[in-house]
Amino acid sequence: MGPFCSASLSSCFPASFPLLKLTPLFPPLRLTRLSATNQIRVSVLAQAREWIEDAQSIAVLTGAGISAESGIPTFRGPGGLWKTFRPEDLASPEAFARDPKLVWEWYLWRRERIAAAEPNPGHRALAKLEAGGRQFTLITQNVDGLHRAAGSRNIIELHGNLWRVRCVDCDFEQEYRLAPSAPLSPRCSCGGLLRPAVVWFGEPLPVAAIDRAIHAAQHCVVFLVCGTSALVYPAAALPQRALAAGARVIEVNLEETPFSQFAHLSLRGKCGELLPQIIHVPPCPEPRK
Ligand code: BJW
Ligand code: ZN
Repeated sequence: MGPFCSASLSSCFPASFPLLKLTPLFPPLRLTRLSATNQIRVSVLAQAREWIEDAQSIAVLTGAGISAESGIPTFRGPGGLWKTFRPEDLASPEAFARDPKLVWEWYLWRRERIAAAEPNPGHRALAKLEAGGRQFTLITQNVDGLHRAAGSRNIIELHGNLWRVRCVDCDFEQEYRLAPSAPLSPRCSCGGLLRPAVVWFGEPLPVAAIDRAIHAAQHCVVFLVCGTSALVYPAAALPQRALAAGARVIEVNLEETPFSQFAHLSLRGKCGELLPQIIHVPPCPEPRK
């Protein structure tokens, strides 16, 4: 049984999760570090480039891997945040209710790292693609704001933004560039605690954001999946939705993921190296009649 069999996956999701059952129509073209000869490598990259250049509309899903080359740790895998910290202690509403100072300390530490980070060639390649003029939606699970810093504009932040805060009592939300030395547990004018405006486990994603993301996934010609372990739902269902709607799906990741076997092209490598190779500044294609 493969790692993406619906039986093994459905056991870790609440029954209400809309898992799409998909079987690969044909084996995806893989570009692995070990097996790809230079010739295959070149032709797979050329195929990806051609699909991207020809596409009238493109949607992209990014995850922590795209910011790794900017020095921001990922969550899973070697050096990932969840190797050192337990999500239930720091990234859950229960953890915040129990110990808001501890949670804020962790977020202030992450803010400090992110404040010192710069977008990398992967972020910049995606911004360049959007600037090419076609219909383009960038769906990110990242909360670091680096896509905007790179120049991307049509961004959907599925898991919120680390530079924003929300009141736990009145839901008031605003940008808040709290300095790392600022007093912990900031408060809203209503007296409620302000929390990072990010989505923790067990919390719903902003409805407008997930609705727009689903629409983009189901109405694009090419769907790019970059630097995500494709494990966290509902974001992880977006590539499946794009496939089911007929998009060509290209994955870029250092490692194989549960989604790799379903992608039309699964490219193994760093986003900062591969994205600039498959994204040339493309001429905006003529709309199809
Ligand atoms: C590179 C690279 C390079 C490295 N180049 N590649 C059982 C109990 C409770 C909940 C659930 C449950 N079962 C399922 C759930 C649902 C849960 C879920 O999916 N859990 C799974 C883990 C099993 N989902 C939720 O709870 C979501 N909410 C929800 O479902 O609500 C339902 C609801 C409805 C109505 C009412 C109430 C509820 C919410 C999920 C929120 C996720 N939050 C976090 C933290 C955000 C805030 C913060 O940053 O502090 O989001 S967790 C973390 O995971 C973060 C990420 O956005 C997310 C995804 O991770 P990502 O981006 O994929 O990173 P990694 O580290 O996993 O992978 C990096 C990848 O990059 C790897 O593949 C590397 O190989 C690769 N890579 N360097 C290319 N240079
Ligand atoms: Zn308030």
